[in-house]
Amino acid sequence: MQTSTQREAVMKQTYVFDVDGTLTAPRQPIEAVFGKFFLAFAQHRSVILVSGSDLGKLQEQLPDKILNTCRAVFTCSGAERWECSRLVSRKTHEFPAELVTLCENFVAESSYPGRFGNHLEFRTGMLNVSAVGRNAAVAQREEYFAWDKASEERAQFVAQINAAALPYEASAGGQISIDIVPRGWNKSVVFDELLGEDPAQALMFFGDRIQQGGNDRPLAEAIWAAGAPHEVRPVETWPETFEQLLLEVDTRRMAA
Ligand code: M1P
Repeated sequence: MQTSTQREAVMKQTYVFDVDGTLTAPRQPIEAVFGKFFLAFAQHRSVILVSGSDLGKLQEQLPDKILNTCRAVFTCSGAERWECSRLVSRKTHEFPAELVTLCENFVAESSYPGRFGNHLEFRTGMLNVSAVGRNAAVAQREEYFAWDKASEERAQFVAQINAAALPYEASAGGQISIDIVPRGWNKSVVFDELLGEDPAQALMFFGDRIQQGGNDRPLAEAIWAAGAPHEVRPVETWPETFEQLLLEVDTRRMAA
């Protein structure tokens, strides 16, 4: 009979990454040196991306070379799956007027002084809401982010949606917005989908929003519940991911 260590050794390693805050600064292109490293990393390993963003936004941040080298790219928190820029699956949802009104009221009643436009963005299977607006420039994002940390505006709205008698769940995905999805349509769907296709793989997930209320949390919880050989690697910034991957490459090289 195989020991658990032997079993883990025959498991294929799959690396799963969130994008904003994990591989790039929020909504920014990947840094050049890290981008070069990451492309080589993905060319020799099984790499999956999972983001709350849609493909258009990811294409602004990651070169097609990287996106097309990944085994799969899950966008809109897993509602869409892309392989080599080809849409493989998509699940859509119509958000009810009651929820849309709640979000419009949140934007209208926010005490944050700045409004820059594009406050409600409907994506595949996801509604993204931002009081400051998605058209905010980088400096305006940073200002809102700092203000939100102190006021906890987003955390309160997330809690309100999650407590409401509505079949929806909310999370604070990035710096300025809130993602709302039908209950269960969160990043954890990626765990079920990947393991359903091939149970003989060990997932290592890197995410920067693993804390309660963050949009990486549901996937992290699915991995924790399944236990070893799957693993969660919380990071705070992309340089930390870079550091961990350099170590990972070294450790595996020495073990080979
Ligand atoms: O991928 C993380 C998040 O990135 C953006 O967040 P924000 O604009 O708030 O920084 C959004 O695309 C969000 O939906 C996504 O979860």
